[in-house]
Amino acid sequence: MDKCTKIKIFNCLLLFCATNFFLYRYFSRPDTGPLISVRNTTIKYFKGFNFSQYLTGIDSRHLTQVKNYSNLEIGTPSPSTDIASLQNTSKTAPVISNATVMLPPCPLVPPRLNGPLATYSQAGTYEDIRAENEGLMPGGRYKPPDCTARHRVAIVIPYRNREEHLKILLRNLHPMLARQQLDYGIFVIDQALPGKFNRAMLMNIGYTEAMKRYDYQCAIFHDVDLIPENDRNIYSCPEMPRHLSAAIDKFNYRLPYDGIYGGVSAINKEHFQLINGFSNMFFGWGGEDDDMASRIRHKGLKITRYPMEIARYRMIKHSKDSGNEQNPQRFALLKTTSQRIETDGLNSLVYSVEKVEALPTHLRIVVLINEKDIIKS
Ligand code: BGN
Repeated sequence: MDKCTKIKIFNCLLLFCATNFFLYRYFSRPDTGPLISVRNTTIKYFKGFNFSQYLTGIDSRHLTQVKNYSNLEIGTPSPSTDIASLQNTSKTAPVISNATVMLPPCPLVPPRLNGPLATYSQAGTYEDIRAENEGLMPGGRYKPPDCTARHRVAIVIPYRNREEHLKILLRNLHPMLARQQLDYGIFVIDQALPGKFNRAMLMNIGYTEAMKRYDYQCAIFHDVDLIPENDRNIYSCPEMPRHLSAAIDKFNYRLPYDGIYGGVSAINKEHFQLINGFSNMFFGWGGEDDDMASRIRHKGLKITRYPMEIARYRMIKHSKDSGNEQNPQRFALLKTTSQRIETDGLNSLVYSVEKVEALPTHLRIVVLINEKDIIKS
């Protein structure tokens, strides 16, 4: 073997050892867990102060977890600080703003689902429901405590004068949505008297008001009298519009007709904007969901459904509501859907907000709508 070959072999061995050394260092590093990062922040603190409550948008359960991790990244002024050292220095009052906690993403399949559910048929007060649901925040907001939700969902309930049903629905929904590990808020859009009920317009209003408040990725429109019976019916943001209430006991758990889109449905923000939301022109009962299904098809989108064994609901029995009589105009309106899409919907909404109430289980928004304003616009 000549000298040149020996040098080459030696170099190869050296490279091999160096690579192994770095690979070993990389794979044997301790798991630092989720990071907490605080951006654009001035941090002052005093000894023993629990600053978790000053991190906006986070509840203290997150910090209890974060405390266990040694690699805590804080933005300006300290680039990398251990939480223990934060709690043991200085004596100034806390000023923390604009903070976000980055927890690991939630699992793709939520691990605590039960499948078929025994549903509640009664409910106490809103406060009772809140007490049953750990982590539920005022105004009906929830985020998983230990992971970053994959879906930010606004649940919109068009509503008038059905408080018993609303309580039963909320009592059933909250624990299911928490098990589904969603970052969600419940918006109850309460149509003030007088006037005929306009379900579709209330859903447009709910969507608009929800998006003003948080960066939701999609909306789920939910009738107040439909109780989900299986928690694998995941209320996530769908790639294509999803009709969730496919199998309802009232219809013997079958679709009454193929194109039905009423009850409970989910749609992502981009698609809802694309179809200009629901029509505002359906006052009284019927047809608004069929109009929506036509809008979806007209824009080349597809309605999807979960399997019938999963998409199951129980309908709370009730008598017909006054102010929601069948709409005789619905047949004529359904003939003009494609001509109305661009002008009748999100871009022609006219309403006034009479009251906003953050109740323990939901955000109640009382709205006044005027049929004459809509027909004019
Ligand atoms: C349909 C209604 C829907 C309703 C379902 C289920 C109409 C339009 C008639 C052409 N459609 O008949 O709005 O969701 O029943 O109740 O009335």
